[in-house]
Amino acid sequence: MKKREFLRTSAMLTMGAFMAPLVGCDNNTPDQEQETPKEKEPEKTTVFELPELGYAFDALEPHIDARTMEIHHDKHHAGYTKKFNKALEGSQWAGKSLKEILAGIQDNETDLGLRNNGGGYYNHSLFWKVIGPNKGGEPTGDLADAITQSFGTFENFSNEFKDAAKTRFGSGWAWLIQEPSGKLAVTDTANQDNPLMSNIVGQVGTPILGLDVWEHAYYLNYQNRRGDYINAFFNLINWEEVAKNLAAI
Ligand code: MN3
Repeated sequence: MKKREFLRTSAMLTMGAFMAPLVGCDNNTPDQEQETPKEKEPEKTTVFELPELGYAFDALEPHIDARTMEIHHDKHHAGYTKKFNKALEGSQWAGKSLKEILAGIQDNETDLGLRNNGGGYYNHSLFWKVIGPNKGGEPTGDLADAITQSFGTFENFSNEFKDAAKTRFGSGWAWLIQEPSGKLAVTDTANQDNPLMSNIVGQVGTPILGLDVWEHAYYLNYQNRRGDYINAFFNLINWEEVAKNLAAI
């Protein structure tokens, strides 16, 4: 991210230097840029931004390789972000929160762009945060208690989650959610659907942990061995972040 920002800044500076001779005869000063008023955003427009990873592309190796992380974040997630914002333009959803939008999406042709790209935007934004370097292990505190209450043991939970991730046919996600009753549950969804899409999914809830099982998430390193990727994911889970997600509901 830093590198990209640097490159963008460099490009602008280069362009500035290149442009200078074209305006060289008037009274432009180096301070001119600071005087330019900031662009005002039009009212009732929601623009979702691609979040930063928060760690280097290679920080998750050997569990997830750097090239996969780079393509996944900079191409796939960036693509969902761009198309989601495009789909929101001029729609009834402008100005609404992400959760409101996802909860309101209908299972029809009109909402398909919002469903795929809004889901893709949300799902990956959650995913980058619930994994990290030097993580894994088991949760503690309230989250550990909630998992024990809902699944009996942590092992029961992890087996159920791994099964959901393995058996999700084709592309999709496995989730740990809090159901409206307060109970934790494991579920999985197709494509970029997620459990907040109450008009679409069978099992509704608020995701606190998600695993992307699209082939683009693992194929470079694991090819068809989805099970190995799922096991590797358990070495990356940031349980502190999952606990925060639960506490924030
Ligand atoms: Mn993905």
